[in-house]
Amino acid sequence: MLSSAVAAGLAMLLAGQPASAEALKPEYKVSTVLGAPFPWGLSAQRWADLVKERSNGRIVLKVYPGAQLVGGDQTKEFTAMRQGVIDMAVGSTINWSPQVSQLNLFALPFLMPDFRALDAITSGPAGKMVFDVIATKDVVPLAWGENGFRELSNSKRDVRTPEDLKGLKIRVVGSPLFNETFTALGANPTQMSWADAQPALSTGAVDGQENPLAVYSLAKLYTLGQKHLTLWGYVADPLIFAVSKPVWDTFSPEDQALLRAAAADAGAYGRDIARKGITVEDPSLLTQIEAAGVTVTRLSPAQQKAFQKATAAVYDKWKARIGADLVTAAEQSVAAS
Ligand code: X2X
Repeated sequence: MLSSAVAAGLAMLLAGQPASAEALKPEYKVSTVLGAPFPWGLSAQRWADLVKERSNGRIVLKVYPGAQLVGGDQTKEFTAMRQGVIDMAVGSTINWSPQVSQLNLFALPFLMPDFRALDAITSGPAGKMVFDVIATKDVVPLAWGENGFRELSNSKRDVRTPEDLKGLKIRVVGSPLFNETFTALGANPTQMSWADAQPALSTGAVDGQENPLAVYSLAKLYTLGQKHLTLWGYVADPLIFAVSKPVWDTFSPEDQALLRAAAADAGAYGRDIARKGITVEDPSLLTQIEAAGVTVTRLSPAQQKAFQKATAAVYDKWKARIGADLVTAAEQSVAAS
């Protein structure tokens, strides 16, 4: 009698608390480098909004921009996620490449000629190989997002040839591959975080930088003397929506599916805004940039070839380092795109 009453009471308790098997935290911390209104901050916030809506408010994601959870050092984000200091992140392949060398794939100079090539890689075998590697490092990758093609700006002169880059101090981020690429081009690269880059540009401690046009424009880099912009599309930087594995394992399969689907939707949304205004069909952002007094240099295919030639040895060296299988898979997707 007594034990069945206890069982009935227990059953009532459990029925009233469907989430009791899953101990949810009051808040999950999502790290990003750039918050809203930058495309990646907007897409991280969209992820949070979709998850909140679809879980009826049970799962709360909070976006922490400026890499503030790692004291502004964006190259520590991946490690912090592995250790569970950060629950989730919408992060750049560049910033995670010190811990996941395969992510240098996207920084191979002139691997991807256009958005179709980039999409072919992320949605093809190479993208899957990259996600599989990340999954072996206590981080669960869920979806791709976008920072974008990284274009070159500087305060000194128009850059049309590698010779024009000679001696220019260029701020770069992340992996040594960036240092080697800019060294091969005759520039003088200096590695620093995004937080340090803006003061360094405004004081003239460095002459130039490379970032997607959305970042260039929203950070108003033309007000920091960056009046010479070269569209050379040498590398593209996709973002990855990911969750720390120990945190991931606390979610039910249903909630894992919810988080994954919301990340895919938020990634697609972010990709659309990152590409807005910089295409042949819609050049509105470029028009705005030019209206701010910036000289925009568009390289002809022959001019672009000269940069590609100057960095070919770096490409080959890093192809071996990243893994020839992975890079070949990416090259095949590009060729078929
Ligand atoms: O630091 C940068 O240049 C940025 C914001 O694009 C990245 O985090 C890779």
